[in-house]
Amino acid sequence: MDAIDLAFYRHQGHLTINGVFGAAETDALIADIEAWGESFLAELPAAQRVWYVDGGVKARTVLRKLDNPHAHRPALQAIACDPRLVALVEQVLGTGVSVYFSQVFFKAPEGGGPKPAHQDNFYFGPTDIEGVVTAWIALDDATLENGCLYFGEGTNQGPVYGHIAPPDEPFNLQLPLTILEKQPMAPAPVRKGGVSFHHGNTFHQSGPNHSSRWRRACALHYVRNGVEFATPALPYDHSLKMRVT
Ligand SMILES: O=C(O)CCC(=O)C(=O)O
Repeated sequence: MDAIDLAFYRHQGHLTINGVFGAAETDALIADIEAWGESFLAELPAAQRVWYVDGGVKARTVLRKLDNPHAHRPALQAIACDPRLVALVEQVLGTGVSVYFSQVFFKAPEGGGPKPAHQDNFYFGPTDIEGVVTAWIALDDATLENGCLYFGEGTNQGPVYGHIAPPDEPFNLQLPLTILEKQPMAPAPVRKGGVSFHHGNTFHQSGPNHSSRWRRACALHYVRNGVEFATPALPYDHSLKMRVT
């Protein structure tokens, strides 16, 4: 297993390690989240559709995301505790980590929507901004065509800025244009089974999926033990925080 280049990570605010998981493992996770997504969608109350359904895909109803797979799906819980992944996370945060929140991102072919630029630490409001790292596991190859992540290099070294959200999408908190116009965003393709790590302050976004291929991913938001989401911008279920080591 590769070691994390900590100097690079601290300078750039993100780092990709390819080949953490094998194709059979990611395929099993895809089967699991697809089955979960199907039952979730069937039972989704109309009032919550705007939070979960991808408005960019007109031809059919598809999910854009699911919350807390580490708490709801044993297969994802096992991945969150997988020694190969945890060893990498602990190189960043130090020994003793928990998953506070996690998300599955589906980005469907032919229209899966973009995610606007944001900082996870604005969403989470952690007690220690250095105590949060997101491990974003690519379940498919993530490319420029199907909506890979983009990062603002070095923005981890800057402050957490105020975010705004469109009135009809309160969940879509994003950095204001006045900040973004000064910050170039660089694409970071990841191969299926690779993991992209980013600091909680790092600006990041993802593009739309105009390709004919899925771009699915699972983001595990780890904290150093003891770190709390003290001033979150959205409601998080703190009871789902899971101690890993
Ligand atoms: O997968 C995406 O499109 C967005 C990911 C993201 O915002 C995150 O992992 O924090």
